[in-house]
Amino acid sequence: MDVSIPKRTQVAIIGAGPAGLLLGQLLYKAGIDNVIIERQAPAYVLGRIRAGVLEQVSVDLLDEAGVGERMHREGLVHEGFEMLWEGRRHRIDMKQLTGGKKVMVYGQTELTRDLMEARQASGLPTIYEASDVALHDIAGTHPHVSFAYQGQSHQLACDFIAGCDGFHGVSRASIPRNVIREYEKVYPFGWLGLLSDTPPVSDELIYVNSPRGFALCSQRSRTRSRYYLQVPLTERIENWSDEAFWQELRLRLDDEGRERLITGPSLEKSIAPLRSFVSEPLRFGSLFLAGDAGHIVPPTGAKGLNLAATDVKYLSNAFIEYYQQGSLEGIDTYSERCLRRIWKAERFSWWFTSLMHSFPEDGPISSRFQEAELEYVLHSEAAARSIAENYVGLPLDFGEEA
Ligand code: RFL
Ligand code: PHB
Repeated sequence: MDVSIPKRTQVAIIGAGPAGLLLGQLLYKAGIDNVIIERQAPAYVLGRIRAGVLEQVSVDLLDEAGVGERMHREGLVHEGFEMLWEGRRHRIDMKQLTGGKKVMVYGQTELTRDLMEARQASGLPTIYEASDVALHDIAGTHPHVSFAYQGQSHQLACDFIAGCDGFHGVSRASIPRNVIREYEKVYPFGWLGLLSDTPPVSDELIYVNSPRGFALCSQRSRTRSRYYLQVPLTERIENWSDEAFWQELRLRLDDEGRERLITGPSLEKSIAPLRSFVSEPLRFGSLFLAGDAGHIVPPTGAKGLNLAATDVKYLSNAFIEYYQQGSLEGIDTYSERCLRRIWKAERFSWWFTSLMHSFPEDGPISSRFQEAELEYVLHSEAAARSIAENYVGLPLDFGEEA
């Protein structure tokens, strides 16, 4: 694809994942010029099978960005999910427990496709397959980005850089070590995921704590399923035939699940490690980190993409306030506001991960603690309400003074 590469823009966005594309679209709608620089090709970005659950806050934001039409047509609204433990299912009735809140099941792949189409329609440049991306002069007010594209070197001057380049990107790595603090927890297991064109085993998601480890029954549509299994970090994807996957999933389900499970060939299979990670602050000079570039949650709480969306909401508002009113307020409070929300989602994701996975290396007392906690959580309405409230997503202004 031929793109003409400008020499200057208002906001340079690094990364064309959901965070970068959504930010680009919100800024475009507000008349703010931006250029997206992405290391991979579009097909590669679309080939990564990841999130599936959107909070209402994210749904609203996609509507605001003008990209929600297909999501409302094809996405599935879920009012509850199930937790399976000791052969019994317990439903978390999100709608009833939260005064009417729900979530939307719509794949990250589809969302990214919608955002890519909107980007193309906007006519703003997206430079895919850019290499050697580097950030310069980010401490001051005249930063620029250098990169290579089709064998040529380029420089893009800008007012601000949005680092939306994920956990392994260049943006966070460009911040001097002495001004950044990183918090990290790596879990001793990963998730083996399988996508298949088979009807989901149940209408709602099922989070399973079984003696053989965690499993999750998720979905993308009424004919496409997404399943996950907790596996040791040493596990290799080559060792998992489709049949082996289905067999292990059956062993972690209840009788009803085993009976209803429809299996078929996998469309995709991959292993993802689990990690909790936060980098503070999310701003250094004219560089702002958003999404996985600044924080990672284990996927158990379905929070990663939703946090990326709320970061982008705060960041786009901050840039809009700056360009339209000359105000630095949003820019100066960006990191603090995001981190307040991020830590609550980090806490919930860590807690829900701890509740639902096996941790044999922690010894017998921790499994007894876990059993006691599950017994409490699954029989207390107060605990169920707390799970529901966090799962649907806390309000954007949660904890802010009135
Ligand atoms: P992404 O999606 O990683 O996109 C970053 C983009 O930046 C590009 N890039 C670079 N570009 C230029 N120069 C460089 N040097 C670059 N380095 C990298 C990359 O190629 C890429 O295109 O980050 P973003 O946009 O912040 O989006 C975050 C989400 O992708 C992530 O949080 C979620 O997928 C997490 N997640 C889930 N989140 C949810 O909200 N709900 C879920 O149900 C959910 N399920 C999941 C998940 C993540 C999973 N994995 C694989 C970790 C399930 C799984 C299994
Ligand atoms: C997914 O469908 O990929 C999915 C759903 C819920 C989660 C994590 C992943 O908590």
